[in-house]
Formats: sequence, structure tokens, C-alpha cells
Amino acid sequence: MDKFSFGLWTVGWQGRDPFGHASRPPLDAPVTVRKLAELGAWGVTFHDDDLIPFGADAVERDRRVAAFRAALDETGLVVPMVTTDLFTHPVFKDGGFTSNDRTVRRFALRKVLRNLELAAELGAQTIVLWGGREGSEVDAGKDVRAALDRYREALDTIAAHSESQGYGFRFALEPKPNEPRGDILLPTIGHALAFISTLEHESLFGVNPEVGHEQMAGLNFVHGIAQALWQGKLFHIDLNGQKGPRYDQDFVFGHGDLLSAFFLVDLLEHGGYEGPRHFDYKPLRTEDVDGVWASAAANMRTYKLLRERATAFRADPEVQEALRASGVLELSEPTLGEGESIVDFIKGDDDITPAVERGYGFVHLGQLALEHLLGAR
Ligand code: GLT
Ligand code: MN
Ligand code: MN
Ligand code: MN
Repeated sequence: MDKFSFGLWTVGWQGRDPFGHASRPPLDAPVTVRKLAELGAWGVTFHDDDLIPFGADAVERDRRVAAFRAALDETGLVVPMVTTDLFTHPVFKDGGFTSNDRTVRRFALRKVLRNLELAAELGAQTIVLWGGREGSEVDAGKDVRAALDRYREALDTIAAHSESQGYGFRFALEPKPNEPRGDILLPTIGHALAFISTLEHESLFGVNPEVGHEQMAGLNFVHGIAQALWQGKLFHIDLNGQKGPRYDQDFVFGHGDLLSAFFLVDLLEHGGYEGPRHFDYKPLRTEDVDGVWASAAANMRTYKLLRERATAFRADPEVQEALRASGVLELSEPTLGEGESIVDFIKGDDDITPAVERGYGFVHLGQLALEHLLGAR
């Protein structure tokens, strides 16, 4: 079965934005679970506060969790990932783990640690950490090096606790360059990977990149995902659509840079990624509740269509020939021969004329991809 999953906050988004009120009624978590299952989804994810309103008492908490669990049991939907909201409440206005206010940092850390228990109860394997409010607008207002010390302290603490409780979680950091903060810490996949290498429990940490977030930074998402895979760090992924560097659009997957979405699906399907295909999008504010479900279905349908097109692309003999002619396959061959002496190698002579004169045929290859994507082949 396809591992398609959705956050409660995605289909549940009521359309509230900085310029306008909600345009849709709230959705109940159990209703969402049943509807997602009916549409063919495999999993559902949530923030603590999506399921249990901030400040709810124990009775309310138990009632909400029980109703959610009943819907899961009834439908067979799983909870592969859980995350913690460290951005909505005004207490987090200057961040959670990296707030200048120590009281806030302690509050944020406790909130995440407590949420691990619920995540474990519901069988989640991955914990996503999106540091949306960890950042600044005024450079003088944040000592970034101290903030990274506190970020690392928080993550080391969370991982240590997860290990000591035997939860066995893996943690996925989600980069984003800006919004809601003017600048967010760990803004890109590259920053996150470099930061992870400094953590005490490095092997438990990977990334949860989101299509739109890298594209907001003007970066090539497919390349970022390829590097994360290459480093064994693609723990989770947020699929959606974005039209270039502007505000975080969270469109339906494919409703942005479609060619990039095609190559992304090709990479995920043929590059060994076995985790959830998690859609982190927002149904347009213009849609009614039926439109919300149509948009959820659209994400999955688009993914499947792109997979079908990518498979046809790979199987086409003309594509295989074009890949070979472009040298794509040759790149897998090590540059030095096995056991070749470096000293002898330096003395060697290269005839570079053929390499200067050759063409790589990348346009032909790109056009073949585009024609497969369009269903023209
Ligand atoms: C928030 C954010 C997303 C993150 C979610 C996880 S919350 O909606 O915009 O990109 O994935 O915290
Ligand atoms: Mn996301
Ligand atoms: Mn987004
Ligand atoms: Mn988002």
C-alpha cells in the first residue's frame, strides 16, 4: 500500500491568514481520520495542540485521544509521525528552544518531552521538529551562536530521554528560511545536515524537508533530497507545491514546479526512500469542505500519476540511450582506477580534445522527460 499521510493541520486548515478570518468550519479529528481513510490515505500525523487544545485538562485530553484512537482502530489508519507545536501560542513569540527567555525554553522543552509519551502510545516512529519561531528579525536581538548551543542542548536532551525510555524514535528537523520569523535558524537542508553532525545522538537525527521551503530559498529541492538520501538522512518528507521564492504557498503537490515534482517522484521511487509520502499543504482558502477533500485526493492522485510517468520514462529505451550518451551512467565509475598510484597518476597525460568537442545531450534528455511527463510518449 502507498504510504500516503496527511497532517491534521493540513485538511483542517480553516483558511485563517494574516489578512482574513477563517473561511471554513473546524474539522473534528475522528471525522478527518475516517475521511482520509475513505480517500485511500495510509497515515495521519498531528501536533499535540491539533489533537488536544492547548491548556485542556486531563479529562478533555483523554476524551480527545480516545475518540481519535477509536477512529484509527476502526479505519486501520496509522500514526507514523508526531510533532509539537512550538509556534502558535504567544509565549513562543521569540522561539521555543532558542527563546532569549529561559522560562520559555524550559516550557518548550517540557512540551516536547511530554508529547513523546503520546507519540509512543500511538505507535509513531518519527518525531518532526519544525523550528518556525526559532529565529529573529533584528540581528542584534539574537546571539545566533548561543541560540545554536541551546538548540543543540534541547535536541540532545530529547534524544537522551527517548533512548532512556526505550521509545526508539528518530527525529527529523524541518528547515525553512523564513516565515513566520524574518529569518529562521537552520534555514535549509544543508544548514540542518551540518548542524546535525554536531549532535550527541547524531544517528537519531535526520531531516524532514518540505518542497516549498527549499524553493522559497531559491534552491533545487531534488538536489537537496538527493544529498539527504546520500547521507542516509532523509527520515521524512513534506510534499506540496510552491511557485518560486515568495510566501509559503503550501499548494497541492504538483501545483507548483511540476517538472521538479516529476524528478522528485522519480528520485523517491527509484532512489531507495521507503518512508511516508507526507502531504503538508493547505487547501485553498477559496474551497468549501468538499473542496478540502477533493484537494486531499488531488495530492495522492498527482503523486501516483507522476510515479507512472517516471516509471515510463525509466523504461523507455530511447531514454536509456540518452542517459548513456549524456554520461550519466559513466559518473558512477570512480575517477581513479582501483589501486592506482597517485604519484604515477600525477605524471599521466590527458588528451582533452574529445572532451572539449563533445556535446552532452542534456537538452534531449530533458525533452524526453518533459514528453513523458506530458503523456506524449
Ligand atoms: C506548520 C509548518 C509546517 C510544518 C508543520 C510541523 S507545522 O504548518 O508550516 O511546514 O511541517 O510542525
Ligand atoms: Mn512542513
Ligand atoms: Mn510550507
Ligand atoms: Mn507549512
